[in-house]
Amino acid sequence: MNELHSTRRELLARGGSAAVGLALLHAPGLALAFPARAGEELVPWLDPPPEPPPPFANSNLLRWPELDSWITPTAKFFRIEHYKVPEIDPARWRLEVGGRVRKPRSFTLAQLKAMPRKEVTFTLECSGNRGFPWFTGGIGTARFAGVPLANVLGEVGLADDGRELVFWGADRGQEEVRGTTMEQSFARAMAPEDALHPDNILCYEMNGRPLPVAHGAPLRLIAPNWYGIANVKWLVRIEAINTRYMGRFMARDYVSVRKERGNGESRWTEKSVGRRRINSYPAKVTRVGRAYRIQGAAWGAPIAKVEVSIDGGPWSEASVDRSQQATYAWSFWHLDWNDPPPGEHTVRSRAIDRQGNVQPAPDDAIVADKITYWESNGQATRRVRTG
Ligand SMILES: Nc1nc2c(c(=O)[nH]1)N[C@H]1C(S)=C(S)[C@@H](COP(=O)(O)O)O[C@H]1N2
Ligand SMILES: [Mo]
Repeated sequence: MNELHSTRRELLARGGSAAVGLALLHAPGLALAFPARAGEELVPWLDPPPEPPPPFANSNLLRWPELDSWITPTAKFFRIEHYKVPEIDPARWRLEVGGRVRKPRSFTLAQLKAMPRKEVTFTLECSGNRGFPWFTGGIGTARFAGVPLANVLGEVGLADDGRELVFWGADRGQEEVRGTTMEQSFARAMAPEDALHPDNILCYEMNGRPLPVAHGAPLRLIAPNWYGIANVKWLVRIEAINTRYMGRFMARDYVSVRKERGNGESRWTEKSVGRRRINSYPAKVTRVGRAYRIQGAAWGAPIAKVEVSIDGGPWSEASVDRSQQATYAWSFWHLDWNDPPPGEHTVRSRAIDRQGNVQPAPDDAIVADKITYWESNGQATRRVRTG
């Protein structure tokens, strides 16, 4: 029996503590993300997020102190939908691909499954995550599988004037546009060169099982270079158009408004939210006696390094767990914090990507001069008390 197993048994044997709750979350066969130290205790944050408001109460948002597996079990994966989950009869479902294409056609699920299969391990984050105090857990990592989008697009052939590809979901709802109430479907658009990225897949499988309805069955787009919003669920139609698509989720909502400076000028900009951004978060503090440890995750870019500042002091380099890594997945990190002075402390983390880009500080203009809540990837500070 290895050390991890005996640690888990010890935790289970202790009964009644928060650590037992954590141990019980381990699904058999999943790698342990934060190998527990024997006798380790969770030190609660002094600033836990408030409970989410009603529409998000069942969204399964990640509770950071409970994070213990690099792959998020599907049953614990967060869910966001803007309309009601649509009812789809899988037997009658088809994916239509049309518009400005050479050979429009439809695909059954069986036809898509017969095409090449590709797996992408991806940390999906809602672009609204960290935009509200209660919203810190709109994130999860899964192994998604499906057919490369480029293969499906290759079957139909884009026409020369296909400027954008619109991905339509089956979900719809009432929208008011310029004083008129109308029914609209969820949709997001992408430029062909973005859509043709070889890592985009039309996904029918999540963590080795059929994609659940809540996560977009029978088929969803997984676009791992992008925030959650681009990952259209309940996909029914891909349409090539020769203009720009300006629906709610491209051009009205999911638009970051900020003041940008350049050439000695400062001006307000409105930009559609899209590509993922570098981010990190301190998940939890644990201790064995006075051996404290800060543990967290970093994502949104290939992570070179994570640094932690305690009480606003100098940055210390955390250890990044390279045993659990994938191009589009979060990296887990920890910093040992031995014998800290008893009392209240702050803990802040920042991620640095392979190009040397640093996760923005809270006073960095990219986040500080932004008035909308999307893309809130500034460095987070948490509070904790050591005994
Ligand atoms: N059709 C459709 N796709 C959608 C949405 C939606 O409301 N409808 N929500 C988007 C948003 S905002 C996010 S964050 C992700 C969440 O994916 P998940 O529910 O599988 O976690 O789905 C995206 N895809
Ligand atoms: Mo989202």
